[in-house]
Amino acid sequence: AVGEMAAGMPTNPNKAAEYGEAATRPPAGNTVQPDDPSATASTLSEANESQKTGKPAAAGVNAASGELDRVRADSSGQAMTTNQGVPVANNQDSLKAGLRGPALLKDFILREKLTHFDHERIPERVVHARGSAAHGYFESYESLAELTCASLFAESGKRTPVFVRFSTVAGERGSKDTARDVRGFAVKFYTDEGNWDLVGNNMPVFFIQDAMKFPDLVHAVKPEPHHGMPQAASAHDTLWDFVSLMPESAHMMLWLMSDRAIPRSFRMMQGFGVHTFRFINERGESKFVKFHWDPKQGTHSLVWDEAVKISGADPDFNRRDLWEAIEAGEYPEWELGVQIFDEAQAESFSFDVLDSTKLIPEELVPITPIGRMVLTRNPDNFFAETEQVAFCSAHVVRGIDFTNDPLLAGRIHSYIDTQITRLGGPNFHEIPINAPLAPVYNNQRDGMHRQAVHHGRAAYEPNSLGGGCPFQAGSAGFISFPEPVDATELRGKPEKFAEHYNQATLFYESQAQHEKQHIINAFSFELSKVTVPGIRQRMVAQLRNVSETLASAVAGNLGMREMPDPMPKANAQEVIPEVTRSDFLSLLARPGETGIRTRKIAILAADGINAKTVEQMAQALIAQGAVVRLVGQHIGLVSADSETPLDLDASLQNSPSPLFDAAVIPDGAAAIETLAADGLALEFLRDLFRHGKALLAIGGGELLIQRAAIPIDPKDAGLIIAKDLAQNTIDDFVAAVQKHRHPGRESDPPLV
Ligand code: HDD
Repeated sequence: AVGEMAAGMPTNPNKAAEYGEAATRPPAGNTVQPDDPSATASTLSEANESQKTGKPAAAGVNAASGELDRVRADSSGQAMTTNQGVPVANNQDSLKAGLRGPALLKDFILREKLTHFDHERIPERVVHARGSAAHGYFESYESLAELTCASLFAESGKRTPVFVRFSTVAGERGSKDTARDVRGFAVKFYTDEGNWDLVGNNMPVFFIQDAMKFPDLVHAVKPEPHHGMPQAASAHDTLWDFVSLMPESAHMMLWLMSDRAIPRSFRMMQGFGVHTFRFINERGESKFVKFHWDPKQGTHSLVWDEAVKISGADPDFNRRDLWEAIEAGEYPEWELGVQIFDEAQAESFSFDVLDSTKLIPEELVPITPIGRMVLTRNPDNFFAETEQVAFCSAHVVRGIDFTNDPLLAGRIHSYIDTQITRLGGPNFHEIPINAPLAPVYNNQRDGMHRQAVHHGRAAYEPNSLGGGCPFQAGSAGFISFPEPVDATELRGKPEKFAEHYNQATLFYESQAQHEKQHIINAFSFELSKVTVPGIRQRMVAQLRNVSETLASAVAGNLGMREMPDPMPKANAQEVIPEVTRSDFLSLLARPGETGIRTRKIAILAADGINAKTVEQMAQALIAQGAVVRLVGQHIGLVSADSETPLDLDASLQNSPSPLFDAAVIPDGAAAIETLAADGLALEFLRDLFRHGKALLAIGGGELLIQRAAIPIDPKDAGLIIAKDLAQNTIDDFVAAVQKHRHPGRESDPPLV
């Protein structure tokens, strides 16, 4: 019935009853009576769902299995009620004294509806407001019992449900996905011994060394307080004023100006726990540990011009990508790796492992893979899950402990504190997405929104009236590492924290040539938006301590005739770094293992296109797991040079090329002529070329490349001109798409 109504009748069949006399006799019951009252809620709600791409996601292991059924609400087949369960007869009209008379205060149904609506929003997160999340599982490779007694690592193959939220940092909840920014990478493990939140980022270091500076950092990067601009952007005076005065930010600023800050996909970025943590085993022995997430899909990024254009074409670019991949059964996967080291090693490093502005080069401590994480299910409800999830760095489990990193110390306080405002009280752990799978027993009571109904009269310990329960877990309980402390209270930083530039230099020098150029371009762009010359000068003065080439290139782009003196350094003596170049730090180090799966490829079409090349190409690409879209001047049907018309998925207007990873121009003289006369088609190709993406022209398709004034260079493996569609053409194109980018064609300024 639901389907039929939608097809054959006015959108709201009750509409007529809203007016005149009919309004006094509303039809009984709900808007649409279900055909078959015995139909199960789940079958009906499927029919109701918005259109999704691909096959539905499998249930997978997730926090919701079983536990969330209690709170799942599904209206399918049900009559409407108030929040008190009173059936609602008419959901169109308020209660009035006469049809043209005043609305009545006693209309509790209207008042309940409006009151609830008026309070639908909760405060957004003070940072990381915009995020996207998914359910999945973590699987341990083998027992780590020698290192840690954390139960999730106890045995080979053990699976633990997870909920993962990716985010941008500075933008507000409704901002765009492709801002230049750090990405949050927060994982909630619902282990059988309680929840562990690994609240990380897609960069291994941070801006500041001490939590004392966090509010300053955030105030500096957020929209400026007097006029609320700019939204989701670091390119403004206050951020650069702050960092130019905080040389400890130099290393992180290099990461932020690199391509890491504009990931192609949440699925294609690394994650890092950033701080040094501790593993503790059953015997109470401890090792230091750093956590790394490595994407199976490889690490891939956008280029800046593309990110800017995507912001307009699809502000939800990364969110949509994650959602669609999971709906299509292309479950994103990461490997969890650890760097394990001890106190003596830590002592020997030229930097301090408690300093979150430093990483540990993999050359010094290699990464050991310990498990994998797969995301298998999209949330049922954005607000209930993605918005209400509360990650807290303080949530650790037995076998994992903190270190004395002063940035981490502040985090242990801040996250729980912020949830109390954001989620309205101290019981946010009872919100279903936050509730541990491990049972909760303690004497904490009451507070806003308490859900649990506690039995008994003993809410204290020790007690005899409650049989002494809940009792202390003893040796099965959480173990704090007994770190010896012999110190004087003071405010200050350890000596090694004073060296700010060695790892910034290491990062810069470890990049491929085009990655270095992107960093130069990003600094130049951002600083060109800074209106106060003194701030630009201070930044260039800092960059001189990182790399003279970088500093002078940026200064040149800013039209500075004279270089400022290098910024005086905080450390008295030169510190010699152990490692000065590391291939692991380039995005090229991780091309990925999934080939061209989930890459979006446009095949251009217009009337007269050669159906055979379109179909062959589409089939070959789909067979490799790529997502193929036919793109033309309009969506819907175009006539090909065969019997059946082609059904286009997208238009040049609604899907410009920044939304694709590659494109194919098939054969077909008439179609090519039409497209060659369309500025949008030419722009589509020019952008694609400028953004370094793979492009294949078959037969007459070459004409379009010429009309777009794209230079044909035989050395450019990403630009393939083929007479016809032979197998080796397809193979070459697949290889070109797999490379993701062809930066060799980049020039400054761009040729096209
Ligand atoms: Fe933070 C949110 C990551 C330093 C205070 N942070 C937040 C989120 C991520 C991070 C991923 C979003 C979680 C989610 O999806 O809900 N933050 C980091 C990393 C840091 C870091 C990797 C450095 C290593 N953060 C940091 C410091 C403080 C905070 C030093 C304060 C002392 N962060 C917060 C917060 C947020 C937050 C204000 C805002 C919303 C929330 O916590 O739940 O408490």
